[in-house]
Amino acid sequence: MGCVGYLQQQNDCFRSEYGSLSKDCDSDFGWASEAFGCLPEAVNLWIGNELSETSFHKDHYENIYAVVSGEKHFLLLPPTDVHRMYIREYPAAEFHYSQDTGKFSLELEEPVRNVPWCSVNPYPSPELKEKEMTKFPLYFNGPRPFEVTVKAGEILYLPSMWFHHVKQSPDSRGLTIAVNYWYDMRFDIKYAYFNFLQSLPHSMLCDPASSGKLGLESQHNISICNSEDESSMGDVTASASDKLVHDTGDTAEK
Ligand SMILES: O=C(O)CCC(=O)C(=O)O
Repeated sequence: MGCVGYLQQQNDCFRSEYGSLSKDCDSDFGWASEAFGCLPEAVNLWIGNELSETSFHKDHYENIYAVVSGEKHFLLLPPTDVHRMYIREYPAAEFHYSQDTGKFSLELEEPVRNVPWCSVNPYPSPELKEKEMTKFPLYFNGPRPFEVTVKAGEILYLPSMWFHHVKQSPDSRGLTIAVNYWYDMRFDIKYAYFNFLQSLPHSMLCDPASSGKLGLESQHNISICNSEDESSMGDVTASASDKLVHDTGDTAEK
């Protein structure tokens, strides 16, 4: 397997670390700034290859996602499908590169810090498919997500709190390049409705006969999904070997 390269930090890097490039793109989209009533809070650069992938997650931002080169393949599910994502706690970790071995290794953060994240890998390998379908039936047996391919020169408006998984096809140089504009979302009725829905136990949604009973599973869900936990969530990138990496240091506050 080749190297999974992904230059991506959700910390306004296009206007800071890569500020010398920022004149190459518009500083905002007039229509979006007017609609959202503000200027972008972060503008981020994404450069990856054909192996770069971002696991299912959601962000508390309105996202205007512009592809510069290559193609991006999004899977999209609305916030109301939260129970189909099997959000669980995972320990935050980082890849470290060893000059000696020339290899990356995954190291847990010290002290251990858990992050709520979606468990579903929508593209399991053939050997794992049956097992994954058994573990995550609400995802695999339910309605398929929207599939959207965004080509060079196109933009996608990805509404806040929509779950998204992202893969890419590279250009002739083997790269996919994108710039996205994050606008603050309104923490309005949509947010309140989402939190209410998320606090309901799976069993109540799947089996009406069990409504009203708060089992262990439901308590677990409530505790891992409160909004404070989620607001500290950074982006996670899944490597081709399906390991989860939490990018802790460079993540914009959400
Ligand atoms: O392009 C990607 O790989 C992920 C994009 C993403 O997660 C975002 O813009 O919030």
